[in-house]
Amino acid sequence: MRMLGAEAVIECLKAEEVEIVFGYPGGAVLTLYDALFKTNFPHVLTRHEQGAVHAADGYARATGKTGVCFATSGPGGTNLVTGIATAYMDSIPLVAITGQVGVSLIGKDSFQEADICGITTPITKHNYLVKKVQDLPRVIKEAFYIARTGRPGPVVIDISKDVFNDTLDFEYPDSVELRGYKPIFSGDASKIDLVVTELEKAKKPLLFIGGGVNISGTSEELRKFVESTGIPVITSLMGLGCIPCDSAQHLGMVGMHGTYAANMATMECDLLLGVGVRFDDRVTSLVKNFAPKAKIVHFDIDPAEVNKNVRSDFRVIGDLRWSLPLLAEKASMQGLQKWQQETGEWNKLVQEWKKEKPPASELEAAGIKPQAVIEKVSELTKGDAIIVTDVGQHQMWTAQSYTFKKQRSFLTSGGLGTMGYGLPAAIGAQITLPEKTVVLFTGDGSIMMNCQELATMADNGLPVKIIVMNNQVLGMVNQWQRMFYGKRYSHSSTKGCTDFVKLAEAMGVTGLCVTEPEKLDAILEKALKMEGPVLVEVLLPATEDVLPMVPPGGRLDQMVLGGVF
Ligand SMILES: Cc1ncc(C[n+]2csc(CCOP(=O)(O)OP(=O)(O)O)c2C)c(N)n1
Repeated sequence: MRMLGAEAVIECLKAEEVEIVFGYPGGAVLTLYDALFKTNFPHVLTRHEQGAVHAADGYARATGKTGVCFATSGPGGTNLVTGIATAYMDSIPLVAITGQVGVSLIGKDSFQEADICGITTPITKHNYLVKKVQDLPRVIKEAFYIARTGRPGPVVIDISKDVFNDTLDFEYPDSVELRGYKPIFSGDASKIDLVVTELEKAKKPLLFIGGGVNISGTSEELRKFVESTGIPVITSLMGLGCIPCDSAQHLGMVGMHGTYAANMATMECDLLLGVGVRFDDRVTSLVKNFAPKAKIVHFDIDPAEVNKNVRSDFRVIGDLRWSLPLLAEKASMQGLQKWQQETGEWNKLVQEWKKEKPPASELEAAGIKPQAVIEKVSELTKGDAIIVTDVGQHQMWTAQSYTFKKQRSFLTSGGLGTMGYGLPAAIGAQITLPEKTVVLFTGDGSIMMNCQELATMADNGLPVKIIVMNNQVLGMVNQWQRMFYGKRYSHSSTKGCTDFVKLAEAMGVTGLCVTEPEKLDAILEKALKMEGPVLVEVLLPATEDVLPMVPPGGRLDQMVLGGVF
């Protein structure tokens, strides 16, 4: 059928079963927006392009599907950059479609021109500049294929304004033929036999799970393996939720703000199975001291991850959807139940470490404890909510104190650490999962970075519950200044003049405030029961630290558990 390029884009999205697009219009995409209007294609107008890309990312993390966003040329495209980099660092499938100036104007510093392909090359899995309308169907087909296969990631399609206005005989390709891109699904099964042999020999094995498990949706396969072997488990920030936090084998998050048990187990284990992890420096601290007594096994879909940060002794390259069921099967065939007895001593030891009482800050002031806020929400939602965070102390307290029970239930910017991610990501999750409780924990610094999206939330009637942990400081920065910069609090106070309740109300969101510990539980309960979007501002002392903490460059067993620094 003959149609406009802009109409063809919409047809391609339908063919890819895209449910919704997040975006913001402008000159270069006016014809595209006109096509959206005519087809009534679902679209959410955010208040900033950064909001659109984070919303598409939140949608992708919560559903496992590919998120899609639109932006215009120039500033529209550059406003996507942080969100694209956020998705890239956490391997999130995303297709960003941007408008570009007319073909004859490209490269001439035209009005609203920016070289989006050039700018996004290091932060995308792939990107395209489309100058011919006939290329559109193939390019879009390829872009979705690349975004969601293999190790997922963001793909940018920059489309010249002329292309939207030109016409073509539309036909969507059935398949993709890409030379040089052959995503791996299944790998070498004999490698798994080697891993099982190592497991049989190990006396102190430890399973380390990461974001790859969440992305591939393989928590069920992993759970079977954990149950049949009784192996203790640690997770990265991105791996939270894949194994219920309250299960006996779960020792908690490892790394800079990891639990005592997880960090000690890493130092002592003799075999570490890393599954869908990338050994980030927030996990390993100094690499030479990471898991010093262990042989390391690395399960990953991306061969480029192998030996990037940590040297592994064995590798299983392939999709976890292939390798984990095979591992579980082979392990149970080898009768690893028997091996459970041999590792009994080890399991007893890790359970002792688990009892180590939660650390306390000596600077702890009277007032509401941040951990109490999160624990109450955890209790009220029974681990069944989608939890979203921004970046800072509140993010780490959430990771430590919420009892996650399900995969894809924790949306947070792990790799890039993007303040401002939370509010739009919560929008993306809630819009696709209207029956779910979506709770955003954010800080007084972070919420300000994309607070305009409160309006998007209200306009779309999204019942997200936002909890602003207001300590009136850029808490994580403040903590580092307290610990490592002689308490010289350089520009880390937000001064506390912003009235978050009024800010919420101004944008159509109900605002509540808690200042006294005795009222905390009742107000949280009320907020969670209320219909529509609610923002609860919780006033917290500024001096509460995130503990334990492994000082930068320290060993995992040198974590600071409490006290004054
Ligand atoms: C876009 C961006 N800018 C700066 C930082 C550096 N940074 C990390 S945590 C933090 C403070 C966060 O403060 P707030 O949102 O109030 O949360 P809190 O730590 O108090 O819980 C800053 C500035 C960042 N992560 N992202």
